Amino acid sequence: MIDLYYWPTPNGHKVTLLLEEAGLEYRIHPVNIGSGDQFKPEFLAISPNNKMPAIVDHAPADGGAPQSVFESGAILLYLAEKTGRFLPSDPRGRVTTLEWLFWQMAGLGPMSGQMGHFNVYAPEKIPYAIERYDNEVRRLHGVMDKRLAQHAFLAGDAYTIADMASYPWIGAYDKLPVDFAAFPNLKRWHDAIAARPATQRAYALRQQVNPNAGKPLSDEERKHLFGQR
Ligand SMILES: N[C@@H](CCC(=O)N[C@@H](CS)C(=O)NCC(=O)O)C(=O)O
Repeated sequence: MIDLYYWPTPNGHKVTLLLEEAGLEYRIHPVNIGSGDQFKPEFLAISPNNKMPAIVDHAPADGGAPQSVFESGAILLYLAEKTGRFLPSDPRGRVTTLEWLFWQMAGLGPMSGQMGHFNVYAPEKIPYAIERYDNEVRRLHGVMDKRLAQHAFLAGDAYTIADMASYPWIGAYDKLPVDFAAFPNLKRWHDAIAARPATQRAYALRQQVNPNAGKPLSDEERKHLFGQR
């Protein structure tokens, strides 16, 4: 059994995509980041950076004490190694998957998050910041599109944790549509992942866990999320 500390955001979806694909048994512990659950001592004990997702695996491979993991990329890698799925076992396939996984963690995710922040959440619209992140995310979409012109998925022929990390960040903000007309290979890849039954099960959790998903943030939510130092 895996305990999943989760809130339905792009980084949260990464982990439910894998758990659903792999058919692993898990139970969700909602971490309402808009009401400050991420600062509770019991959560910080497993996720010291006060961010979800995190997991606790009660049946780790070594048979020892429960294993906790924070950081979505580390969780995807841990679960891929645990199940022997979604991470090729040949050295070249493995390194290609890790390249694209780290590319997502260090590039696509943070840049898309900043793009969303300055376009959607910032109380003042700062043209320089908006343009900077819009341009960078568009550039990253172009990088993906070129790669996906040559391969069905980011790491090659097979669906891997690199795709699961990237998918939730493509079109993560309803108000900021992706220019799929300019990136047809990205669209083909996105449509293929969206159609997977496991993806649909993972995203069905969004509204179940947070019935307010998609609504504007309240002052209290803004205070918890954007008032940290
Ligand atoms: N690098 C982290 C980022 C996780 C992250 O940013 N989580 C956000 C929601 S998507 C969060 O928990 N925010 C709460 C906070 O910042 O207090 C990962 O990939 O797991």
